[in-house]
Amino acid sequence: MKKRVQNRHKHSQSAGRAQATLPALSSLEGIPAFESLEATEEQRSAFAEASRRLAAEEVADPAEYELGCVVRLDRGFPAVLTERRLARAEFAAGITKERFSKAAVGDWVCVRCPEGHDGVLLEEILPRRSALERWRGGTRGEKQTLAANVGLVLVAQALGPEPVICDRLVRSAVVVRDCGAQVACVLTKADRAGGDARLAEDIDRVRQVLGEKVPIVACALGEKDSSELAACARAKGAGWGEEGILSLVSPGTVACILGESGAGKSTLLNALLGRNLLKTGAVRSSDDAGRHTTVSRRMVAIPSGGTIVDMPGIRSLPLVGHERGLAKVFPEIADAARSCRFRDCTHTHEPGCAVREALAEGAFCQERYDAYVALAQEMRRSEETLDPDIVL
Ligand SMILES: Nc1nc2c(ncn2[C@@H]2O[C@H](COP(=O)(O)OP(=O)(O)OP(=O)(O)O)[C@@H](O)[C@H]2O)c(=O)[nH]1
Ligand SMILES: [Mg+2]
Ligand SMILES: [Zn+2]
Repeated sequence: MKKRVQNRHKHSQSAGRAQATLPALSSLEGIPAFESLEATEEQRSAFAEASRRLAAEEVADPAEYELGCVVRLDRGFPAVLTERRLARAEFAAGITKERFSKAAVGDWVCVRCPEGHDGVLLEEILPRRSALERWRGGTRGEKQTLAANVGLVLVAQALGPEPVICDRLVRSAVVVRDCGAQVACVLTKADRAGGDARLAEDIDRVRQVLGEKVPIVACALGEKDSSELAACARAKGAGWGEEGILSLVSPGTVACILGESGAGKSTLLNALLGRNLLKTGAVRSSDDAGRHTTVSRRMVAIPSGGTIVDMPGIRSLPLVGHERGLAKVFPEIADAARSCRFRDCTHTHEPGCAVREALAEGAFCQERYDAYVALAQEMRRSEETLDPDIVL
């Protein structure tokens, strides 16, 4: 028991030094109300169980333990919102020894709030309803949790003078559906698409590849008069602007926004908020690449009563073992694939390929077929090259 207390003290001191450079608590404005974030039944009972166990182990008053949600993550340091407080959390010594000790934004946690202390101790991460994860570092990589417990992921893709490239959108949709969240597509910078005819083509293209069921919203925040673009988007069955996003993120929904740096994620959230809460940055003029302006993961409450997590831009999104997500994004192709003669059919040249047969019969379009085959092939390759130690 004595050793454990000493450990905790040591850890708190070093964490305290590192935390000195974190944004002040006053900059946590815009965070949602505790009541608008809903833990599941399972998470609530896991909290009840954890607080009982920890109180006994640590010989503490059970009232010191509170159910909290990680509403912000700055360089790995969480800020936790509970019914009673918003506080920076340090990891308790017990949790850092365990493997599952990395909190993600959106995590429901059990924190200890000792009387007379400003900060709280993060004691346990409660089971996740969903986890949006990304493989990084190629074949010897590790998984990074981008956000936990989100119900909806808004995948942001900037439009430009060239026709929209759907690769990012489709692979994002596969990763999102794999983790159990819903996906919606946000086409930002529609004012840069070069007119309404072009915007209409881009929307068509995205819908062809992603299918009818994925909602699409287009936005043009750089344009003063965008009524023609808006009319065009609506005529194509897409949502438009802030209103379109608000209608997707209903009260109680926790969503996050995923996309490359410079896609306009923070700009869009600022527009929803009606003020410049989040820092935004100009893109490089040579190639429109962003400069990784956003460095924190941060929940913001939006006027619909929902919540959106702003996140740093992601460079790559490799597909590794996301078969379930692929089947959810391309259900009719995955169905057809079950009737192929060979179980490991690549649907490119094999005899008895039911996928190519279905394609020829017009069951789905060439664009969807191409996207499916490319991603399935990528997954086969990553499976072969991935270090087996890492998968376990
Ligand atoms: N023309 C135009 N520019 C936009 C639009 N939305 C955002 N931008 C610009 O795009 C640049 C990047 O915007 P950010 O909101 O910082 O992009 P981000 O996706 O948050 O980028 P990271 O934080 O680096 O991941 C800024 O210069 C914005 O002004 C839009 O709808 N139209
Ligand atoms: Mg940003
Ligand atoms: Zn086949």
